Amino acid sequence: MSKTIIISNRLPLQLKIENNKIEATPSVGGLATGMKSVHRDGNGVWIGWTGLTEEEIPADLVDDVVEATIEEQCVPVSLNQDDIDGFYYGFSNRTIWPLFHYFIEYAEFEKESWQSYKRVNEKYAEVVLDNIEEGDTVWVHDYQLMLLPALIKKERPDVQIGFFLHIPFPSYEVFRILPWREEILKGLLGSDLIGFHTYDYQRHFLSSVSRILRHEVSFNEITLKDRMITVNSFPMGIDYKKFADAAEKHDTAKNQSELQRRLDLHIDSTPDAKMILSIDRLDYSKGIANRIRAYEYFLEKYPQFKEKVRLVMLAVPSRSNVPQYQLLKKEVDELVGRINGKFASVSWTPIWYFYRSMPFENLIDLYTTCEVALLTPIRDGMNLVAKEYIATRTNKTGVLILSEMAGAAQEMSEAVIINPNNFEEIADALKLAIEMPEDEQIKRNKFLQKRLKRYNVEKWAEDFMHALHETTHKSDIVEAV
Ligand code: ADQ
Repeated sequence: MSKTIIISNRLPLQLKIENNKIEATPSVGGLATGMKSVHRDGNGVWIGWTGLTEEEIPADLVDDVVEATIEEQCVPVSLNQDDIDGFYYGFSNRTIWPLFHYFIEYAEFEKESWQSYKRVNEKYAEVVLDNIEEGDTVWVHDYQLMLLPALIKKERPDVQIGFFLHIPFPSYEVFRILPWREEILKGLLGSDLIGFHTYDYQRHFLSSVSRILRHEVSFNEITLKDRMITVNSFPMGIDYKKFADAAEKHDTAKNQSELQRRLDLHIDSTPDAKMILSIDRLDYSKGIANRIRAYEYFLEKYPQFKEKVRLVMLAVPSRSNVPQYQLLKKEVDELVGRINGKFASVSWTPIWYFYRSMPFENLIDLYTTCEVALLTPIRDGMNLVAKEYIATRTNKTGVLILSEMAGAAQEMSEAVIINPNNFEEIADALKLAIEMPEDEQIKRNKFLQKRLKRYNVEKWAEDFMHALHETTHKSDIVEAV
């Protein structure tokens, strides 16, 4: 029976070593949910890194790691600390991530980390090739594995390969800066289907293929000598039901979390004050520092809102051994301190700042309690937080302020859309959101919810797989002619 092989940098599970025993717990992220019908409900296999380096796994537990992952329908790729430093923290996160998010000055072009990226993509390819059988379909995810499609295609031209990029694909003028631009494009062109979140990323990619490799491209096809490649956009959705159900349950829950009790205390003490939510990984692409400055500007421009608003800011620690992330952490700490010092009164703190990951139930506490969500990425492939916020607003109130630079903005035009570099616009958007009449909020969210409910993460995965299988038929036709 043919199967689908999913490949991503990390496996959808957490491995822990306790009392010389390996424990694997499945993770519950958006991608894992979307892939469920492809992975768990079918006889799919997921290939990726476990999160533990070779140095971290005691020699007598190596087989147990393989066994524990196989129980979860996963196959591990074994990586050492050098691989993680060069491939992950190096080329993926110091070259591709900044360049593809238009932070050109942050991008490093180190030959060693490029070589590590190539070597690690080959390691993934080896594991994939060991697991492929005739008739299988392969779906590769994201910017860490852009060489993988061609490595697989070279050995197994019979296998259908799909690739999805979760981050933006930059314009040709930015992409061309990369010294290894040809190799990256050729790696991707091993796919039969290449998917992006938005039509703009698709367009940028096609333009790079045409100008750098001189292949013939049309609106959504690339013609190679011996085959065609389909390129299309598939805006990723969320597990809508999970968020909406959790919000419903939350409203009637008797056992409140400590966080919710604190939030309620705040509401009781200042009943007409509004809470503004911001949630992201602590990443420079998310525009967190700009957001705090824009909030400061808002309090200066509209002083009537002092003591009447509070910015609840959750930043999840991320890539903390990359220097730019350390600098950003320092900058955010300082900004929060400065603004709280400048505006706070004995009864009011303008920013509540949490630097940590939070359990799902606390995420729901925040989504359902805050009347406004302020998401201001400088660049963002999609931004699922924007979609999750709307899904939890089960009574349809709440205002989403969203950066036009997030892929999600293209499907969420009923949100208040802002340019994250324009403080004037952000300050006015905050005032608009705080004062927006409830019937207007409901009107906007009705449309947003309807769309998000219909195009959820399962539908996204289904559409991609359907388009991938369609490419099989197309290449049959090309060969027949
Ligand atoms: P990310 O950059 O990680 O994803 P995003 O799309 O916002 O950004 O997803 C973050 C996820 O983490 C959300 O599902 C959210 O619920 C969760 N999360 C946030 N804060 C949390 C916390 N404190 N504790 C626990 N969970 C938390 C990349 C791209 C995006 C793209 C996605 C999917 O950068 O642009 O939308 O992949 O393709």
